[in-house]
Amino acid sequence: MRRDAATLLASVVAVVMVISAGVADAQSCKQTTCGKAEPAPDGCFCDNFCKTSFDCCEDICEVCEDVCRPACNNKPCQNGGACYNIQHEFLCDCEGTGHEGKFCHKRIVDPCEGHPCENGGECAAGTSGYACKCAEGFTGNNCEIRIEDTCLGEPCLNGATCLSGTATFVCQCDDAFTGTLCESLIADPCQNHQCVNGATCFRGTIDYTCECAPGFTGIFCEISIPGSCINNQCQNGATCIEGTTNYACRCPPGWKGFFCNDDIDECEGEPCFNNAECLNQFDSFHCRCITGFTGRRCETEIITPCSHAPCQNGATCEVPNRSTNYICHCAPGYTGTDCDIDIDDCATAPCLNDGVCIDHVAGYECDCVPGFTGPDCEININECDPNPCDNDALCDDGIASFSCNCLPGFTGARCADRYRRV
Ligand SMILES: [Ca+2]
Ligand SMILES: [Ca+2]
Ligand SMILES: [Ca+2]
Repeated sequence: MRRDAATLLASVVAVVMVISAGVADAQSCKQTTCGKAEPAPDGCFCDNFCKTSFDCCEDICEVCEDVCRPACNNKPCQNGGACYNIQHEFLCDCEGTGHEGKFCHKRIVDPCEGHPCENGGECAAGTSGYACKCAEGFTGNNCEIRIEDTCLGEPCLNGATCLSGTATFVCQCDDAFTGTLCESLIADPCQNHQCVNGATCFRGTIDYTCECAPGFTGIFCEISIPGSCINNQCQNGATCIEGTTNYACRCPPGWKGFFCNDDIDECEGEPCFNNAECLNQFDSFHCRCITGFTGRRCETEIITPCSHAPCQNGATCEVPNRSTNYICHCAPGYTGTDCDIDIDDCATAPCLNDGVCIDHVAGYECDCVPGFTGPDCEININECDPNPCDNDALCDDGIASFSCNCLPGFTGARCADRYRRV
C-alpha cells in the first residue's frame, strides 16, 4: 500500500534537512553548468534542463536554474516509484516496486529467488534472508531432510490415533483404553452409573456423565425441571400435566404407562364367552367365536336346524345354504335320516354251510356249525390232518368226521385192531 503523502512528508522532512546540509545550496546551483549527458551537480535540480542530479536533459543542458521548481516534474523516480515534492527536494517511494535507492533504481534481490526450499516447502522472504515452511514429512533449513514416519506399522492398538513425532510417536487412546499403546481396557464407568429418570450414561476416560431426558437436570438427572412440559415425552396423543417437581402424562383411551406408550391389553379381563379367542386391539378387543356362537363377546348361541343335535350315532349335522332343514352325514354302519338305523349286515346271508349270522355295526360275525370255519364258515375243517388212522390206513375227510380205510389184517374205526383167526 502506498503511503499517504502527508504522512510521508512528515516522516521525511528530517531526512531532507540532513541531505540539504551535505549538498550545494540553491545559490550554488544557479551558477552551475552541466554539459549534455553530464550529471548535474549533487543537490541541483534544473528545471527544463537537467532531469535529476544524475541525468542531464538530452536536448540542452545549460545553467541550472529554478532550483525551487517542483523536482517531480522531471520524473526522477524509476520503476514505477511514486514521487513526492518536499520543498526543494523530491522523494521516491519505492514500496511495492521491487526496487530501492533514492530513485528506485536499484533492484531488490529476492532471497527466495532460485527456490531454495526443497520438497514442496514454501519460501518466505525476510529482511535478513528467507525461511522455509516445510511440507508434511520434511524438515531442515531447506526442507531437505525427510522425517521418518514413526507411525509406520500402526503401533497404536484398539482404534487409537497415532501421532507421528520426529523420533517417536504418541498414541491418542479411545475413551475406553489407556497405556502407551492404548493396550489396556479401562473398566466402563457407566457399568454402575447412577443416572436416573431415563438419562443416558456417557463414559469418559475415568468417569461418566449423565445426559438427562427432557424435563430433568442435575449431575444424575435427579432434579425435575418445573415447567418441563415444554420438552415432555408423553406419547400417543397424551396430555402433559405440569407438576411441581415433574410432569405427568394423561393417557388417551387404550394407553397406559408414565409416557403412555404401553398398549392396554383389553383381553386381560377375559371378556369373551363360550371358549372364544380374544384378540387385543387398539383401545378394544375382538372375540373370535367358535362355531355355533355369535355376538361381540360370542355370548349368543346360533339356533339352526342342527342346534338340537338330530343326527345320531356319531353322525355330523349340516345345514345346506339357505335351507331350513338339516342333513345327517352318517358314520359307517348306520343309515336313516337321523342315522338312527343300524344297517343289517346279515341281510345278504353271508354265512355259508348253515352258519348263523350275527349283525354288528358296519360288519357281521358268522357262528359256524361243527366241521366248518372261516369268516363266512366257508372252510370244511380237514379232520384227517393230522392223520388219525393207525397202521398206515388211508383217511377220508367228512363233515366234522373222518373214516379210515384199513389195510388187510386190520380193523376198527382207526384200524387199530388186528383180525383174529378163528
Ligand atoms: Ca389394546
Ligand atoms: Ca349292522
Ligand atoms: Ca371235514
